[in-house]
Amino acid sequence: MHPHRRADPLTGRHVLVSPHRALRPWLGQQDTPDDSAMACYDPACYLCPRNHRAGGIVNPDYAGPFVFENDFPALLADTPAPPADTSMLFQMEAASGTSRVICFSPDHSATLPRLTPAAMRQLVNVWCEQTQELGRHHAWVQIFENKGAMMGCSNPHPHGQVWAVNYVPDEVQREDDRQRAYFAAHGRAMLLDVAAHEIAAQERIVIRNDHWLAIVPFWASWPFEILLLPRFAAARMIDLGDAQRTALAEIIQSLTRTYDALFNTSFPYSMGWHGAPFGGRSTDGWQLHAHFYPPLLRSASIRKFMVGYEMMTEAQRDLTPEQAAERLRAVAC
Ligand code: H2U
Ligand code: ZN
Repeated sequence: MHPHRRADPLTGRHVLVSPHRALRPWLGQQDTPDDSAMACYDPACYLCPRNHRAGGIVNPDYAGPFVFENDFPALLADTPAPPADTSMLFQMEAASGTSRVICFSPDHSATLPRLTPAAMRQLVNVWCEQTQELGRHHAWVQIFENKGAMMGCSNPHPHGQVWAVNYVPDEVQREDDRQRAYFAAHGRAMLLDVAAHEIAAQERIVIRNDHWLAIVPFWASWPFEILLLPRFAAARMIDLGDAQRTALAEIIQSLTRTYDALFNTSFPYSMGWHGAPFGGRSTDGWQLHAHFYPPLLRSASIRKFMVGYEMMTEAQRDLTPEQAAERLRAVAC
């Protein structure tokens, strides 16, 4: 019940936890179920089958997951080296890569929990294939989904993206440094130790199956943040076997269903996969995992803002990760 700081072993960042504030008065808000039905096909949607995208390309009449090169890519395959600047203050380097859009389903109204189990399983395969293909020529492959207008997603048609780049980005580099250091010190993968600890403690587990574990991490900074962990050693998505992929499809659907049940809404979040970078270095210490960062705090419309103290210093939360896990467990489906 006392204010304290928790450390994130993956990034080295901290979060200030202020559990006593959860007792302050709150004029609660009841969510009414979001039952605004969406059509399976929207003639104005640039992701629906057979429709025109910006730039004039016509989508095929696709039936399962559909991947295409982003028409407005943030990265280009060939970029010239920037002019050298000897100043330490104004450094830059070339950044090259590729970005693709992954439509999860032809159904405009679908979301991950509403896919058929077979379609979700197919999507897991597509994530693995994209990682494998792009990993041959890129140091980093980022698979992610940005869901909901609240997270800046421009189109409700179920989709994610994959960006591949020729360097290891900051957030990943932090995780790389810390997982390698933990492995050097203990001879074990950090996140395998975390999984073992959480299974024993039970406190922060939301959902588990034979192969996977969804926890609110001890160091979570978003109210209902989730860390999705394998219970077996796997450095990258492409290391997953058949049964592990099927179990992954299942736990993702059950987690996203649980999220939707929490505030009776199609739950917004940013989610993405982290695994060992490519480029020939050893994968020692690396464990594959997914982060789910949802913005909601108290209801379908009341979100947490990372502003003020948090922008200036470090994350802060009132609801403890243990309380968040308990609330999610209470509606788990
Ligand atoms: P988000 O809504 O998650 O930002 O993803 C939409 C992506 O789709 C975005 O990156 C791309 C945008 O560049 N896009 C196309 O590639 N073609 C289009 O016709 C529209 C949008
Ligand atoms: Zn659509």
